[in-house]
Amino acid sequence: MYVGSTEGDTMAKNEVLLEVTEKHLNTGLRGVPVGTCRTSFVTPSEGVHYCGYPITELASFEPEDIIYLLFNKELPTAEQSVAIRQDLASRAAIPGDLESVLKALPKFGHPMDWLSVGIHTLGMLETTNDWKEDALNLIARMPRLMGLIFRIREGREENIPADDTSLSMVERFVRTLDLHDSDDEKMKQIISTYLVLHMDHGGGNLSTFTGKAIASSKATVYSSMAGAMNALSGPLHGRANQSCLEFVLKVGTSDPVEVEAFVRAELKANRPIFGFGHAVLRSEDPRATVQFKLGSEICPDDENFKIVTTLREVAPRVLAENPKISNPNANVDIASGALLHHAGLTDPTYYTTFFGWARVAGIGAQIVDERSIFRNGKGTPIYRPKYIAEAQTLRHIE
Ligand code: AMX
Repeated sequence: MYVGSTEGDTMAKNEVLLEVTEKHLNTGLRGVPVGTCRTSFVTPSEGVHYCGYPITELASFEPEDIIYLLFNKELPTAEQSVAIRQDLASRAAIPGDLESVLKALPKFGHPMDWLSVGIHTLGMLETTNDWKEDALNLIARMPRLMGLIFRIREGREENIPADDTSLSMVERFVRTLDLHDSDDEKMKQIISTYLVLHMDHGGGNLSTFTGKAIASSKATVYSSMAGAMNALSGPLHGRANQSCLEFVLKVGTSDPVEVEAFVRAELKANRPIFGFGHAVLRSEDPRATVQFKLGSEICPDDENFKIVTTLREVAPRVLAENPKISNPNANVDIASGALLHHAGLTDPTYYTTFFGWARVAGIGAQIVDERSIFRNGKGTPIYRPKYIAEAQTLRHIE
């Protein structure tokens, strides 16, 4: 099976379609403009920008500050930064028994399915029906939900530390997770950077689009976000980051000659080189560059990090031999798995949940914009694109 991923907001070759003709039907809405986005956009050279800032300028901010940016469209001042932390802390306590629901789930279920059920459960425990309130409440409750998913799914259900809402979002996750043999400081740094880099990616990637489409029926933020997470769970979308580390583990060597032979053999077998290529970007994804820099600072000798570093040197040269490949360079997923693995999160099946956790912020902010800002506050109408009946469906109609 071919497993790729694309987060492109525009057509593969970055065209914006101005006239829809028959040949554009059944192409997954590629390039068809459907709306505007106030939180982010993607350019071929600088990648994603949040509210006008290229991602490289934001990478070292705390996740809470970027949440403020996505909701308020400006970076917080020092006072506003303190205030958003306090606001999120005041919303963080989970208003009911989430743990019993998670304990009833099948342990063999995929963590993304647990995440979706967890978000739905949070909505059943409390929904205010105010778009922004619900989006911020959900964001504030995600670290605890994430920690509980790990603890309960892995059978570590006893002695789960109580939540401490005075801590930062990442600290709350690390506290709930409570991995005894990990370096918590490194883990916090890796997860903070991961969250900031993955919070938003334009308006038309499948999970964001799905979340906004569901919300357009005035379903709740929680139902919309659970649907968005289901979209993200697919191997062609968010699950590519799981596949990337699985690929790196399969490479198994950082020797450049052996890595090159491996890459060529994979291509010959018609299998993708994970962590390379992009629908929109035409250079190395700056989010990959940020993660390579972080890795070279905190874990240069980690075996998996050495493999991805060699892949970064070797694969673009080999992929560039195929003129069909628009971008042979590293994408966002190349190094994130190696970093999470180094932090002690060694099971790649969980990686898409971090992607989902991050995206709750961007999708939440975009839902709030579509529901309460657009059309002078009336919100966009319920989504209803046009489908054209095929000839055989019309055969009984005169
Ligand atoms: N390995 C092998 N073949 C690749 C390739 C790669 N890394 N990148 C592109 N190609 C192939 C495509 O499959 C396509 O082949 P086809 O004409 O036979 O269908 C051809 O090159 C042209 O593709 P493209 O226009 O350069 O890219 P795209 O928009 O069709 O696909 C993507 C983009 C990400 C799906 C693709 O580069 C890919 O499959 N990469 C490997 C998987 C991966 O790393 N996924 C994570 C992406 C990050 C993200 O978006 N979240």
